Order: sequence, then structure tokens, then C-alpha cells
Amino acid sequence: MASPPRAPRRSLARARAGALMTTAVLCAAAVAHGDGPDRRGRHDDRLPQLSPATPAALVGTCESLFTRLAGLANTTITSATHVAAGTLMLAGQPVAEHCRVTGRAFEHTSPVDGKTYAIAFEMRLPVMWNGRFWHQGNGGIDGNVVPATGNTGGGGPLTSALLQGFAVLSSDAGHSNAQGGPAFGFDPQARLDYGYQAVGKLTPMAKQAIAIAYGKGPDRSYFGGCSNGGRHTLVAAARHADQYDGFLAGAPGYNLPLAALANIFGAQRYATVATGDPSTPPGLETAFTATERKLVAGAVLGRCDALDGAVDGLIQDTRRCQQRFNLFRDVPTCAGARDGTCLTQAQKLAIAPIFKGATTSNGERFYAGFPYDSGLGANGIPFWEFTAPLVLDSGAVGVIFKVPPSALALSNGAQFSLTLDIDQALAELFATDALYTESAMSFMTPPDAFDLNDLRRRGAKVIVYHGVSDPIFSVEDSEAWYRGVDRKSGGRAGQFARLYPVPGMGHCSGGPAVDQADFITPLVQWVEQGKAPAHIVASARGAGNPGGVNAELPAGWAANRTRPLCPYPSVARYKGHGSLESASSFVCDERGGRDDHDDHHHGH
Ligand SMILES: [Ca+2]
Repeated sequence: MASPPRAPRRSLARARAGALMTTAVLCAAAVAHGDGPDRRGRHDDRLPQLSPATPAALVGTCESLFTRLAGLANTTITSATHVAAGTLMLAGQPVAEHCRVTGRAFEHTSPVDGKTYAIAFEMRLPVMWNGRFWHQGNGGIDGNVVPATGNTGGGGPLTSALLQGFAVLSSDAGHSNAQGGPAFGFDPQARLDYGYQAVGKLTPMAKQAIAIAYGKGPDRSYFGGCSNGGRHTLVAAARHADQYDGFLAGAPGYNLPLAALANIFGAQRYATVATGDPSTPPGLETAFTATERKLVAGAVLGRCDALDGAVDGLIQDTRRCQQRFNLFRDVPTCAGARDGTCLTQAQKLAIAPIFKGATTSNGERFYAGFPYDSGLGANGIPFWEFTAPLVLDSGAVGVIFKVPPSALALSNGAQFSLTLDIDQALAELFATDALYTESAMSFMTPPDAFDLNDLRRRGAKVIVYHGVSDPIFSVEDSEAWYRGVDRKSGGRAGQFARLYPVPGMGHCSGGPAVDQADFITPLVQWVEQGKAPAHIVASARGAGNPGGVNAELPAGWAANRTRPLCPYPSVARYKGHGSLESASSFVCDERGGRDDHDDHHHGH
């Protein structure tokens, strides 16, 4: 699947590294990389090994931080309070005592709408600190100061950065949803803060605050979040590779404006076959009902479940499944009225292009396709498919992203989305004018999503996870990211990046999936100890799970079923013996994704 590596372009660096190459260097490189030479067998550059963080204790009282932090530039501290141990519970565990500091930074009054904007934030600073900083990226259109717990946003939380003793920062990214939700998009600066500038402005502030609180700055810094928080993470990986050592991106919408427009494209397709009023979410959902979605999910399982060697309700071999499953052939076509056992030909014609990937009127694809997977019938799907395009993507595309913005998107999101000219809107995501001097595709996405060579060279690491049944940000877009990073690094993505697709999982969590995993610990071990992660064991969240029970686990699954999450492009395969409930019965197969006849030539 992955394209062959390009010829290396940094020949001078290679020559220098080659001249220095000794057995000792080779050993150091092998330790640092964890997986030895790249696929061409080259040891042509040595990645630095970052030193581990060391703990420290808070200096003085929490309350004293109110005055001690008063000198931070462009920042007003609004409170500093002590939070006793056990006041906050995360993943069923008590959080140790810490200080909660709140503030506002970079306040400005908009010349466009006259409103006052600021980047509101909170920091949670453990009294006994592990020496690390965690910048928490939040979801949606931001606009809320989500508690700075360092919850990574994915799965049912098993741990969090705050639980592990990180100093954690969370912000509203420069606007409050109480001021009108997406209406902040009329202010050019608020757009930029949401896109990337809030992160850039808060990073030095937070590090300085940590230095004041503990008498030293963070030894190691991390960035993480899911959905828009995953987008923030990959944007930071590209823009602030000098400021962060580890990145944990869940379901990263790193092409978020395109994904939002693709979701509107989907709504327009559904509207053509809806029997109800398509301008309401329940009306739009009549295009593809819960019963029909479960029918298709069952047909996908019928074709693909066994491809990984285990008929277990999970499709590990997603790519081979896409070659095997055919919506038109494998789902019965209604002879008469729709009764939940079939789809009409018109429904199939409306729905198939959504999975194939949104296109312009002349057939050019502008966002990734979505794989057919077992989670299509899950409870989290209809919000993203039938509600979001009418109430969320409308405001995002129409008010926050488009140049110029559209007032209709605020007053009537459904009308805006269902009548939107997709071709024109796509152009407007790339457009600028005298007032909005930066386009959405510039302020929302990484400057070059695939070029992480600065990050790689200084020893930083990236872990991405993504639900295969995610209906809003496609796992295929994350796979394209990984392949792009591999190309831009000359085939070295494995030295510093991992992508873990999560079969059956929806957007960030949930669905008929084994979706609970600790990604923080392997990331820290990779960054600070050079232990490159292979597979990561994930658990189902059945009865009694402290991170929250997943009500959608199929009846036949053990409550604590485990599976290895395998690094892309490998896929989990059943060994042929052992319990179907245990990760130990599966191996990660490097040949994942190739069809039987595919071993002699590269598909796709
Ligand atoms: Ca299976």
C-alpha cells in the first residue's frame, strides 16, 4: 500500500552521518529507533534520544500563584485555588492534590463585530509534579475551557495526563461559545486563534507559568487530543516541533474544513432519498434508517469478518474488506417497498458516493472516502451523518471557514447546507480577501501535514489513533497522512510515527469496538526511553469498567475482551488457536491489507 520511498534529498546530511558511522553509533541508532534500520537497510542518520523528565514539587501555595503569575505577558490570572486530593475522579481513580489556575490572554476587541475576545484557559498543576507539560487540545469548534484533566478524548479513559502527574493546560482557543457559537468566525483574529494562534500564544505562557510554579520549566512537553483536538495536535506537530516532544492525535481532522464540507456533500446526497423533511435531522435520517444501517453493517461483517481468521464481530483487515465488499451486490435491492431488509437502487446510488469520498460536480474527490466497517450501525453514527451537517458543519463551513462568511449559515443552517454550491464553497475554503487575509485551509491545517522532519530530527514522536467506523473524520485520511509522512521522511515514518486504526470504533470512542487503551504511557516511553511501541493492547468496556461502560458491546463479547491495536499498515490476525476474547490469540501481520493475489504487485 505504502508508496516506495523517494530518493533521499538530504544527501549532505547523509554523507556526514555516514562519515561518522561507527558500531557505537549504529547501536545508539538502533536503540533510539527501536526498530533498527529503515526498510532499505540504511543507518544514515541518528535520532537524538531525549532525556527523561524528573519530578519536582510545587513551590509555595496554590493561592500564591495568583500574584506570582501576575507578570505573565498579555495574560490576566483570574483565580488560583487548591484542589484537594480526591476532589476530582478520573477513570475511577482519585486525582492527587493540585492547583487550578484560570486566566485570560491576548484580549482584543473585534473591529468587525465589536465583541471582546480573549483566550480563556485553565492550568492544573500537581503539587507533586512529574516534570512534564501536557497541552490538551479540545474538540468541536472549541469555545469552552474544558477542564484540564489531560483526558486524551479517546475511548473510555483508562488514564489521563493529570492522573499521571503532568501539568496540564486547556483553553477555549480564543472565543466563548456563550458569545454565539460559530459567530466568532466573523472576527478574523478569532478565526486564526481557533486555527493555530491560540496554541502558539499559550505555549510560552504555560511553560513560563510552570517555571514559576516549580522553579524549573517542563523537562518534556506533550500535546494531545481527539477530533479537533487531534487536529490541534497535528497542526502543533508541524508548526511547533521545537516546543513539544510527544504528540498524541486521536481521529485528527487535519483536513477539517474539507471534512466538514464533505459531510455537507453527504447530507445533500441523503436529502435526495429522504422520505421525511430533510431540513430536520430525523427527516434526513429517513434516507438511511437505523435498521438499514444495521443491515449494511451485517452485510459488511458477512463479507469481511473472517478475513482476519476470526469470526468475532471485528474486521481487522479493513483494506481487504474494501476490495471484497460491494454495496450493490452484497445488500439486497428492494423489489417493492422499503422494509428494512433491503435498500432501493436509488438509496444505493445516493449512499455509495459518500463512502467513496466527496467530489466536486466534475467528479474530483476533495476528501477521503470512508471504509465500510462493522460500526456503521452504531448509535453514534446518526449525529454525525444527519444532525451535524445541518447544525454544526453549516456554521463551521459557512461562518468560520468560508471567505466571505455567510449569514445564512447562522440563521438557517439546514437551508445553508442543503442548498450549498459545493464547488464554490470548496474554492472559498482556499480563498482570502482584504478582511480575511488567511484562508481556512491555511489557518486550520498544518502548513505541510506530511513534513515532520524537524520533529523527527530532534527526537520527538507522534502517535495517532483513529476509529475505522469514524463517520466524520476518515481513517483513510489518517492513513494517507502516514503514507505522506513516510514519503517526506524518505521511508522513515516508522522511526518516529505510529498510526493505530481501531476497528469498529466511531468518532474518538464507542461503537462495537475494543476501544480503551493507554496511549500516554507508550508515547512517554518512546520519547524519553527510546522504546518504540509495537502493538498496543486495547480493552472492551463491558460491565464494571471504571472508564465508563460501552453499551454497544455485542452480546457475545466478553466484558473485558482485549485486542492488539496494530500499527498501520499491519493488521491483527487470529493465530488459529486460543480464546477469541484475548489479545494474545492475535498477531500483527505486516502483510496486512493485501489481497490474496496482491502479494506480487502493489494494489492501489
Ligand atoms: Ca474478524
